[in-house]
Amino acid sequence: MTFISEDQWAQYERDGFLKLGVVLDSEELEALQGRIDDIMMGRADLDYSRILMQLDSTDGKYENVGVQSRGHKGATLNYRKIQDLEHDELFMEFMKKPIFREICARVYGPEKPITAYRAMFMNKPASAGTLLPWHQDRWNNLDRDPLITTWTALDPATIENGCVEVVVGSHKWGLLNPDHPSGFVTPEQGEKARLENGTQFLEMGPGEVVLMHNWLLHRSDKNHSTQSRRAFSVCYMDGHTVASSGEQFTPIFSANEAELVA
Ligand SMILES: O=C(O)CCC(=O)C(=O)O
Repeated sequence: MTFISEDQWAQYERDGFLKLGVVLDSEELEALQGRIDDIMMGRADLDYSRILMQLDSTDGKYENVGVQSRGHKGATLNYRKIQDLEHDELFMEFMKKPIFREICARVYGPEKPITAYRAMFMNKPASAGTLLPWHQDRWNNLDRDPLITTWTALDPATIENGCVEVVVGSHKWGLLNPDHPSGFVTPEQGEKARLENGTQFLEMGPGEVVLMHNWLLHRSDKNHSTQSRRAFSVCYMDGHTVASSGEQFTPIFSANEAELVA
């Protein structure tokens, strides 16, 4: 059995993203929602010294987001980003679901070990949140580019609460601003892409997942509603990737198709 058909893969190649539908059942969803709130509130049984945590800005401006560093930064739901969640058992279990193994096997090859560049919670707290400018998910400290990210809605993601907005097909344009260390394009490049090509908002229900090509141009707005917009995204990469710092990445699984069938 496969989770993704050839037609769906063709759609992914064409558009640079593919909605995978609901991947979390209601029990799993509730467990992850509860877990991330526990982590934010400082009540999770977790080694916080391994987790990168960043508070949200207080004015919605990207340049004013909090410092991203390891360790808890206070009991509040106003975190913007919590990264390295592969160190959390529940999130790790989710990351290893067969559908994600199938995707990795297809994209990186069936025998490749797979690691996560980022396994992170991205939050737009109720009536808050920060505008994230146009960018491609690309980092120039790696010896090869990670190709895919899965983005899982833990709340309804709507235009009002800052869902992801994409320029359909832009993954085919290559790197737009290759000298930027983390794939951000200039405001002029972002505006030109938006005006010339239009955009699509990836509205999703809780528990739904979208697969995105890392070069797909995307951004997200602040949260203009009283509904939080919690999400969990994972950038799966070739396990042989080496960072210029010598940093080691946590192996998640071997994308071995034989294992999938078993
Ligand atoms: O969750 C979001 O709003 C977008 C996340 C994103 O674009 C990223 O982390 O690269």
